[in-house]
Amino acid sequence: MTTGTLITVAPTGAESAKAEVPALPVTLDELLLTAKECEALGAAVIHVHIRDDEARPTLDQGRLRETVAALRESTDLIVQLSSGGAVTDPEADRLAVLDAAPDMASCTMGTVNFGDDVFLNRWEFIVELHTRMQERGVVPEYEIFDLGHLTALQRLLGRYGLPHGGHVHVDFVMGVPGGMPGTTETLVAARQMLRDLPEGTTFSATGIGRSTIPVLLASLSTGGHLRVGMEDTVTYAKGRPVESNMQLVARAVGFAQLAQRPPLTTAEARELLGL
Ligand code: KMH
Ligand code: ZN
Repeated sequence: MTTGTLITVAPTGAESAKAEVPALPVTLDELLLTAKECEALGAAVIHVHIRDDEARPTLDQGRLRETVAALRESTDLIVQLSSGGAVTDPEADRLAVLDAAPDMASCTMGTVNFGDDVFLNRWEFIVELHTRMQERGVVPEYEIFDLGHLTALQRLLGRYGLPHGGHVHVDFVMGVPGGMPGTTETLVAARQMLRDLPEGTTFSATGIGRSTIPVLLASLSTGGHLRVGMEDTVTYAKGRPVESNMQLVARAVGFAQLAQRPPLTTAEARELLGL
């Protein structure tokens, strides 16, 4: 059944440098402003990476807690912390993200080449993340960078059970150099593989860089949801840098409305995700 569209904003990420992308929100004030603007436009979930005083990616526990509290105070957005961090972050710090007690956290379902780097996600680490989230009542969003990650998810759920809340939601992160391409054909193949996952599993999709629009259109037309934001897209159109996350959320909302699948409210999103 086709529903409205869950819109997630991923405003910052860990990859872009503030010096190269001045519009990137890196301070708490910048993040809160972006969050409020994007919520007003129709975003329901915020996928959060934070930065330190030098705008470098960090998983500092104090800052994470402060960020979760501030987002809850200023918005009704569902707060999803990244447990992926940056490719250089140690596993212990990535697991400790859950100590900041977000509503949701990402859980990447396998290792993937990541440009010139490797985004390492060992099986034992994934199991630890999944079971800790079950214990603490944090709802996962399973990040799928390649088709085999869906097979790993099937294995994970078969061995360790459903996530907290019982609903399975995955996010196809497409077009990473080293992962699955951001094409309609690949999205359709990934969607087909969802039939091996629990009934009712939902998916979002995001295409990195120039795959942003093809993936957005393919996701909407196949009943999927959307993730957009400057974590994934820093060029709005050829020769036009993204000016703010609002611009990307507004474009996603426009496409969702054209598809007659308007944005879900935060309350509807909570219900969909089993929060
Ligand atoms: N920054 C990437 C290495 C996640 O947030 O869980 C990992 C990432 C995935 O962004
Ligand atoms: Zn992320």
